[in-house]
Amino acid sequence: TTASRPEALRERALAALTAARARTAALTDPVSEPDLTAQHSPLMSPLVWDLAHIGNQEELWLLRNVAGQEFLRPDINSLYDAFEHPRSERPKLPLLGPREARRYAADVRGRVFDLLERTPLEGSGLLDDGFAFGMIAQHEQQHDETMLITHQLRRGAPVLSAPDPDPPLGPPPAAAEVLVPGGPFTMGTSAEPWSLDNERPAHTRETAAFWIDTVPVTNAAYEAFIADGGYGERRWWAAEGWDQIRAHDIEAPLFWRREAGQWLRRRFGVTEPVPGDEPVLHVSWYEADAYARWAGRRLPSEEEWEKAARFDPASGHSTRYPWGDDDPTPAHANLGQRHLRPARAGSYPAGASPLGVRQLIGDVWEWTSSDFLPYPGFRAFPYREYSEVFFGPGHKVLRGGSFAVDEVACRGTFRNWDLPVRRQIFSGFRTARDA
Ligand code: AVJ
Ligand code: FE
Repeated sequence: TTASRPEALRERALAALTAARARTAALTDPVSEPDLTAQHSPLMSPLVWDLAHIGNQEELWLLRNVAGQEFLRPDINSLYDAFEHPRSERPKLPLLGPREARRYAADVRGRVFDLLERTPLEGSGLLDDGFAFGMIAQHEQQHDETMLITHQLRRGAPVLSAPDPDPPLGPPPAAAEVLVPGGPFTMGTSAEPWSLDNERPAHTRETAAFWIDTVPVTNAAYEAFIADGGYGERRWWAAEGWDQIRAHDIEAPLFWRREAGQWLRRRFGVTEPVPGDEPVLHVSWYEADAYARWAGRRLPSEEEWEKAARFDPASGHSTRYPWGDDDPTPAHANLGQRHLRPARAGSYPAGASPLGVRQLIGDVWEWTSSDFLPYPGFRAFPYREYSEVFFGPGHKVLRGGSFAVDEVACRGTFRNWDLPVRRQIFSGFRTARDA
């Protein structure tokens, strides 16, 4: 028998919340108490802040705003409001300790499971299609990625491990770039039940024809830019990017260092030679932009990226993922922290788009040339502080997700954003050119 749509979404919410909490535990249980409360970088919160913030957002949206319950700990709400306290100040706050934070998040979750069991996932607003539950699962997974970034910044012996991705299955792509035809396509979505406000609504966009790289830019290609003196030539750089690399003596991606004529990188506490055939990781928007100019190319715009990822020329429609409408499997993409690194360029032929573009989903977040802006008809939902307060020229859009993104927070329409100077995130890029 086929479950009704609300029943199927209830199952999906239960599974998504359970998977998120298992990952949160994997990121925090092996960490010592002093390491959970320490600040490993001024760019990041202590891990114990993320842990209680996950529980606090869940309590706010599901127990208070959906179910109308009283707060369990009204006294802690302001500590975990991301807008009240910048990351650099969080270690000085009277935060819950690791045990208290775990117990608090578990208490909230127990009540949320009761709520999920007895709530009709219909009607309009927060409960429609179980949106609030899906939003909270995505929120926890996004903070899990944030905690993984903190692990990468952390010094000391490794605490995480995972198997490496398999070598690419099947032949490498036939061509280095793919021609995407000009014309209209559908960008954004009005159908995806747990899409976030900034992905909506679906609307038609027109693009000119363009060429886009078949795979993300590799470490070997990026090393050629470095070897050619790319970091020393002002003409490749946007003005603010040039100022940033000069001010901070940046001459390679974050976590790279040169030793005995070879590039090494630190990855989750292990130092290793930089693998040439892997997508480049930990570059800022400015570095991506400069590389593209050096290569005689440019970054794709956000609409070009989405057209390459979703437009099926045979049907004229946009799909949820490059490979179609089915949910991702391990054959499609490197998602979900199954691995602690990107897969080699040319992996995942089963995840290719109809035109043959690979690895758009998973591996590395891809910088686009675009500012983070609302789509025509945008409505902030359910709160302005998720997307709306970040719209504007200060933030650049990243697409496609990384190896550290869970599938619940990844699809062809999903939009991420950050400051163009940021490089601790799991960011890479691919390039494009006009046809
Ligand atoms: C969408 C990844 C930029 O981490 O700042 C987490 C997600 N929003 N809690 C972030 C988010 C509120 C957000 N990003
Ligand atoms: Fe948050």
